[in-house]
Amino acid sequence: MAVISRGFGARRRESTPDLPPGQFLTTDFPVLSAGPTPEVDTAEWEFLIRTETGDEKKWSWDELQALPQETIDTDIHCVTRWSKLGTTWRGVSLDTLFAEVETSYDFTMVHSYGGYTTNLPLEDLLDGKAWIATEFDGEPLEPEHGGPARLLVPHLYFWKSAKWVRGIVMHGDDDPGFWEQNGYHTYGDPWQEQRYW
Ligand SMILES: Nc1nc2c(c(=O)[nH]1)N[C@H]1C(S)=C(S)[C@@H](COP(=O)(O)O)O[C@H]1N2
Ligand SMILES: [Mo]
Repeated sequence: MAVISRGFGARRRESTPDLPPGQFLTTDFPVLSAGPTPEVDTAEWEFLIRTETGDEKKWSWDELQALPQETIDTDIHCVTRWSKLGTTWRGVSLDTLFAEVETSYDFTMVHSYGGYTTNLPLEDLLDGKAWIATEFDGEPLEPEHGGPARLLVPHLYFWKSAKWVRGIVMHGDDDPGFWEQNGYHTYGDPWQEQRYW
């Protein structure tokens, strides 16, 4: 029943156990944006979390910088099949931000400057699984990679890591975001190859 491929990809996977199925290694850093790169000035930058009561917790750039910063060493996996192993980021854990938030909703919609959205279960943003990243490889995050700040959720396909992140709105249901409305899987686990619906 099983068709065993002895092709390049199969051998690659055997020698690189960190590579999810169907992915290829890249050493450069491709840029994938659905639109133009928005100009976001840190003087006006603001990040907010809004709950079902309408309550909004807001952080300015300086307030974000004053929070505990973590270094994140992680692999990233794009649904277009490139993976990058051992990337280094710096940012604030979503656990730190959600410590100030009270909600009984289980889902989130992440919103970006420029209008991009993506949906995630709240539990995928907590327990050390997600950050607001402001540095890549020891340097301020480049605008084309989401600077000044992007979401980093490396255990899911990289479209979930919203660039130019602006806020998170709590949802009662798992409503689809931008790519999820356009054919991408609602969850996006690279190890299960949850690419498209
Ligand atoms: N705001 C925003 N975030 C986004 C995207 C986008 O188009 N807009 N593209 C997503 C996709 S599909 C991927 S693979 C990664 C790419 O990040 P990179 O350009 O830093 O490699 O960003 C994700 N976050
Ligand atoms: Mo992507």
